[in-house]
Amino acid sequence: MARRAFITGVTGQDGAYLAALLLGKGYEVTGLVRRSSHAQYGDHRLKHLGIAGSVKLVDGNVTDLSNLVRVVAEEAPDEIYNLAAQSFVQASWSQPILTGNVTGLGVVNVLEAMRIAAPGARFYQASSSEMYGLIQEERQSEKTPFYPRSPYAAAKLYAHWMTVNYRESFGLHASSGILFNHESPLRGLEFVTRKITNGAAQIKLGLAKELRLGNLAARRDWGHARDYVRAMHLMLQQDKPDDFVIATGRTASVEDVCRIAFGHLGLAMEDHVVVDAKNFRPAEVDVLLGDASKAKRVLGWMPEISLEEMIVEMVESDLAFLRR
Ligand code: NDP
Ligand code: GDR
Repeated sequence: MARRAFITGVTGQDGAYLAALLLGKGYEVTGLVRRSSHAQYGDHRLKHLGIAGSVKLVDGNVTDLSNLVRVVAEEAPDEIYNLAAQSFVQASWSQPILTGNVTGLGVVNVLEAMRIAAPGARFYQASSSEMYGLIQEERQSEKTPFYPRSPYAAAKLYAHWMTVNYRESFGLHASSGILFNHESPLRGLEFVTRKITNGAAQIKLGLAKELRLGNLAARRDWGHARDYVRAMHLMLQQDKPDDFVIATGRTASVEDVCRIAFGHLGLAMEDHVVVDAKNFRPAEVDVLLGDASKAKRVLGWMPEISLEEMIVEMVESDLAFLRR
């Protein structure tokens, strides 16, 4: 019988790539979709990957426990991937309570639904390198102390510890992937890499003249979402649930990303990038650099796509999208 996976956040970047990976492995995939007024489902990313018809979509919301209990009981999944979140760090200062409800408490709702309706399933929590915030070690591993710097990061930290707690308290197979930034052509337009690749492509096509950004010195450990969803799946194939850092081990600045994107198009970033105070954050995470040696050792996971390859893929995808 086919294995069954249930994904919250299936319409997001990672949800789409993960669904494609699992379908390719023969899974039956069900995804939770929240209602919105403008389209029946915001499934453009699933359509982009050609899998919209292959994923079973069910209505729901991670803030509604009764809904989750019903869905989990009906779907009887072997694996639950909890990717749903208010995931934009900047928005978490203007919507701190919503972020706490969805990104923090929403995770407990999914854990509770699993404990009540499918206690034998395996659970993946989408934890984040943002939990390291004001870094306490130059390279961040599973042992590095956390220091969240935004309402988003604080909500993720609560969810992370609740995942650990449900594992230790109830013996659930619950794992937490501490993933560093990962991007792709399916990244939301508000996140800096996609803002840069889409902005540079617009300038190349004469659709815009400038690109307004914030802190160009911020550094992140950037990988590709396609590589990172492989790690999520591998975590749930282990006999023992655990926590894993997933990262490339290389850090680059926002300015470096601009140089790759504009350079690929034969443009000079100095002619187009404008620093705008509006894009600065009340508290910044200056630098992140992950140590994924445990994932390499235990899961056999390694990233395959470089930052340069990824940014070029995103620029080309944005050019093609804008030309259409
Ligand atoms: P996205 O923002 O692209 O996707 C978020 C998903 O959550 C969307 O499907 C969204 O639905 C859904 N969602 C939001 N609120 C609710 C709700 N109340 N109930 C149900 N679903 C909801 O995020 P990513 O794909 O980039 O990230 C996936 C997860 O991984 C997130 O939890 C994120 O915080 C975490 N993460 C991401 C990293 C990254 O670099 N991408 C790194 C580390 C962690 P809708 O389409 O309707 O908006
Ligand atoms: P991040 O991603 O906050 O790391 O969270 P984002 O791309 O938003 O910011 C990265 C860095 O770039 C700086 N920056 C800008 N950011 C945005 N969005 N827009 C700008 O104009 C801009 N200019 C400079 C930011 O200040 C920041 O330092 C992402 C999300 O996917 C989270 O959900 C996830 O948990 C973390 O990655 C790991």
